Amino acid sequence: KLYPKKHVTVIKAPFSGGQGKSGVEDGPEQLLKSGLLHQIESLGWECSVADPLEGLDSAKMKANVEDVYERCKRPQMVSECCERIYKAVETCHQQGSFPLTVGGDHSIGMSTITAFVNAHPNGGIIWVDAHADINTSSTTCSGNLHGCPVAFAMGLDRKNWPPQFKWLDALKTLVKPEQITYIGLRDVDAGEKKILRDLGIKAFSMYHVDKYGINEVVRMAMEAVNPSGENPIHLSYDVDGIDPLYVAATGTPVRGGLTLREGLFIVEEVANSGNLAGLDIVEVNPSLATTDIHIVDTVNTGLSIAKCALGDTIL
Ligand code: HAR
Ligand code: MN
Ligand code: MN
Ligand code: MN
Repeated sequence: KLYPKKHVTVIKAPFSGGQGKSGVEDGPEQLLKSGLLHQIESLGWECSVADPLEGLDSAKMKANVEDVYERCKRPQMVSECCERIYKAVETCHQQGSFPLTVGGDHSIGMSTITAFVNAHPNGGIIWVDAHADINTSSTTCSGNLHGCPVAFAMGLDRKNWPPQFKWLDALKTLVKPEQITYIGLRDVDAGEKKILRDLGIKAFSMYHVDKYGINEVVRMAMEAVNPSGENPIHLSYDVDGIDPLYVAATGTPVRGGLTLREGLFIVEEVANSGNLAGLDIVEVNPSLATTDIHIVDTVNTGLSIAKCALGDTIL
């Protein structure tokens, strides 16, 4: 059993430096306000909160126009915050507490998945997202680092990394191409497609979800990253993987996504395998809602993802 103590650490990552819009830094507080901790406890887990970005002046860091390196926007801010989040996740793995990292934008995925593979070198990662987030410092068109965390976590294009990423450069273990797979892709840049093909990274787009059904896609995804069935799995969940019908309050919505049930089934099935070792819930941006219903829908989707990860789903 991975977490016999049934202890969760909710790692708050109110971080928005990986993209331009503001509001995504309010994601963690919104989920907590809506009852995340109470929900976790009512599922029978003990719960504590970590706040690794406490004390940083995020607004000031985000406003620093000098924080640019070639194409990459805010490398200093992203690196400094992501290093703190790495350490918080690392501590969870060392202490046997389930790391539930709540964003914030998806840049923080570089921290959660590298902390995961350093604790579990044979672990597998499932990245649920409309986007592949595997642009390198050279291929990114937007310069937004939330489009790049997978590439950084894999050490791709390391020679062109902004010099700030020393902590990442120093890690013993990085993510290998066969350790990660995707579900929900439908907006992948040309440069990213080339990287996925060249490295042979398995990916299940919305086309595959339609063609095979979500049950078979999750089975294939788990088999891809955990062929023995015995290794831990980390789930990095960008809420924009789910259709904007259910998740409107997010920075880069893309039509034609997972239904709410498909999106939750992924989490239930990985949790039912007994191998779920960590979870990120990212890109909840309450300020991008146009009605209050949008906020309620999006935040409730985040809460449901957490519930499926930590609760028994079989009646
Ligand atoms: N691929 C685009 C870029 O690199 C957009 C990706 C960002 N959107 C996200 N990440 N929400 O999943 O800028
Ligand atoms: Mn662990
Ligand atoms: Mn993402
Ligand atoms: Mn996305």
